[in-house]
Amino acid sequence: MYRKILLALFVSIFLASSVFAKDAGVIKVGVAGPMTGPQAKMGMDFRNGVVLAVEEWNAQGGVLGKKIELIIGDDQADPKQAVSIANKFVNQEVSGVIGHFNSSCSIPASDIYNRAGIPMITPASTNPQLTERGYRGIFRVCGRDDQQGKVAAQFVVSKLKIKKVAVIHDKTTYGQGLADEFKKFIGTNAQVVHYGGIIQGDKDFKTVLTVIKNKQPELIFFGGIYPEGGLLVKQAREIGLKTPFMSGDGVIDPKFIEIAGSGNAEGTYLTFSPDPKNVPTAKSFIEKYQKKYGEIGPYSVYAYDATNILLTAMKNAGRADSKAIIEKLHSGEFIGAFGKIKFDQKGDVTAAPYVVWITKGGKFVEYWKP
Ligand code: ABU
Repeated sequence: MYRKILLALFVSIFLASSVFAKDAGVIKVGVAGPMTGPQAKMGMDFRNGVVLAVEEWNAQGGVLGKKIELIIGDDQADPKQAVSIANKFVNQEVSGVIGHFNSSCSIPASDIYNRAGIPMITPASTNPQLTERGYRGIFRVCGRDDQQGKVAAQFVVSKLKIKKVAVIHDKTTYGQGLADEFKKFIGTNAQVVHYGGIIQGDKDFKTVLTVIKNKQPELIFFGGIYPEGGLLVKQAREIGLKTPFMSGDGVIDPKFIEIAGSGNAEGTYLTFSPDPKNVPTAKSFIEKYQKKYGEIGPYSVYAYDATNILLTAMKNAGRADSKAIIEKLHSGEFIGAFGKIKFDQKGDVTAAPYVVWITKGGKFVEYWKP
């Protein structure tokens, strides 16, 4: 009898202490992207957006009465590292993840988060496949490459009236995916005189550029990120290839202009969302960001919005329970610095307006909208 009472007492003390331990803790949120390596500029831009949001929440007392602890994961744009970080986040019991940056990282990492039931919101991964696998807890606040590839093709066909294009990509999920979407939407409106890949990390593209030069395209479309994008433009101009150059959101970073050389980058096109500096609701975020970190990066606002959305869903759920947060993410309408954000059944945003930008006077400026 005494043994039974003692056991019951022990069990209730154990349960009470474990509940207390959970309640007394913090809410952990993971942010992952390339924080070091050639794409670190993009990773740090969005890390800074997440930090700003978390600091604001913590200054107001956190969420659900607990402080938010941000865990930063550096995937170095490497899918293997991304998977390793995803497993660490799961072991650390994060309540949600903001990231990753690269589609080639977000897609395998999302397998892990999905299995663990942890919500993930990427600010930047645009490959359609991310949200096409029926994972209920995987979201993105940016658009998709089937949307931006279509706008790029419309611009080339209807505005530039180009009839011969060369299409190159960096063989990554994002780069090749975007190049393929562009090619698909070009259809029979223009002749694709060259289609092929380069290797991410390579530094000399003059051989492939010479092959392209001999095929005399009227435009080169590149699916990839700014380190290779910048070098392609620089080296194309060095071999006398003056053909207009177009790319996607992976190159919209001052580093692209720096690598290409300001004069060489002049007149190059890319697709991205409209300039947040023209969005009145983004003004306050931009001011705060500039004060702390300097110029905003292309995905800083997206990262800030993604974090606020995750934490608002958590607050609305009333508990840091992943299932409840995911349902709130699906059912809610969120007001971000970029305006209203709502997710569809797949976890994509219901509106993603892409526009064409041009490099002018060493800066990116909005140029054309469909
Ligand atoms: N969307 C720009 C680059 C990130 C990615 O989707 O891989």
